[in-house]
Amino acid sequence: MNELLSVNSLAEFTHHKNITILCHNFPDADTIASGYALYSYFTLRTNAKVKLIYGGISPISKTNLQLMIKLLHIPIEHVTQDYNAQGLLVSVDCQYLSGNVLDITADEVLIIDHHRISRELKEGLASIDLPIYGLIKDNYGSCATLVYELLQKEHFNLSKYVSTALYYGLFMDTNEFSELRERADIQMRDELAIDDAIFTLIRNSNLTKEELIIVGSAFKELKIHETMAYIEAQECDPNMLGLMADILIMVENVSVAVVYTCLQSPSLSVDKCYKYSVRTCVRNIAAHDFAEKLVSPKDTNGKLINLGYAGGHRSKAGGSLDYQSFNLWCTNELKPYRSFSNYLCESFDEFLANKVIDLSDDFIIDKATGKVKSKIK
Ligand SMILES: [Mn+2]
Repeated sequence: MNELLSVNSLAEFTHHKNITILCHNFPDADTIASGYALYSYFTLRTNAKVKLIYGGISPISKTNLQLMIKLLHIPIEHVTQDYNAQGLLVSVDCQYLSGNVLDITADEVLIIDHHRISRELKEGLASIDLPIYGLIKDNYGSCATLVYELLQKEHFNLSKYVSTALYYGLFMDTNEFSELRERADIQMRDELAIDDAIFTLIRNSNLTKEELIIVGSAFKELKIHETMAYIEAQECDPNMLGLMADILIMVENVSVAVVYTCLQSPSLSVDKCYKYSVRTCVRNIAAHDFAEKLVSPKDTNGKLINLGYAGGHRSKAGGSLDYQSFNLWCTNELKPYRSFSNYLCESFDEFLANKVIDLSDDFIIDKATGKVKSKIK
């Protein structure tokens, strides 16, 4: 087994007796919405036992998501590592086997996602003996759009609650619709009949008063390194990091924004880690490339090592760096600083040094030599 099996329609999966829909850890609106829409489809179109779950160290704490779940009646459950899925497992807005999703076994797996194929999935496909189907379109603004298309194909009638959830998923993943590029995303936004009152309430419940104070004090700690702005935030829900990074990238002359926090994992026995969000606004620094670089530094022999997981899109990405592995790497590589901020700046310099910066359609500048050369041969 070494490649993803292709998916034509959801009807291919309706024969299962047990269906588990799996959202990523620290769920966001898009994964919840996508999972909810599939939950409603499989519940109404099959006799299967359907569950909508997510894993990770902590239950959903963001106010907008709690409100979304309550007002739209979303039956999502938080489960622990020893959860066992029989039958079909559907991972939404994430990829089975990746670092940001619960690792559970099932008889068959379906991946519906709009992120680049992860390293873990690529490696897993080569070794795992399990049918894994995948519908992955990384050009889509949200996973909700992908699910919407699948449901349209089945002529499935969406309830107002499901429609509102999908709409909000796209809204949150595209920076309030400002990053809509794909026709499919625009079409979904225009076609969905939503509950406007609920949507307005949810979109205006993004923060608690305490969280706003965390955000406010975080910005006081803003640091600039070259064209990168970064902030160490107090321990908070990782979804908050993205929200802060979205604001940070708006600062003039900042082309890369990184907001991170050290998660101590208070409740469950999961390792301490650094969580970070990356935003970029220049064509040549892809957020997912930089986020991935941060979890895979080189050792003294030049070999890439793995300190965690990362993923995302060109302008928005994130990752998680294992605290102990990071400290061990610092010790082994004789990095006396052992601080994430120094590591971040060093990694940024290295990243740029190895990049060719595109100045325009006609010229490029080689960062290593500093020379501008014409692209036109
Ligand atoms: Mn998404």
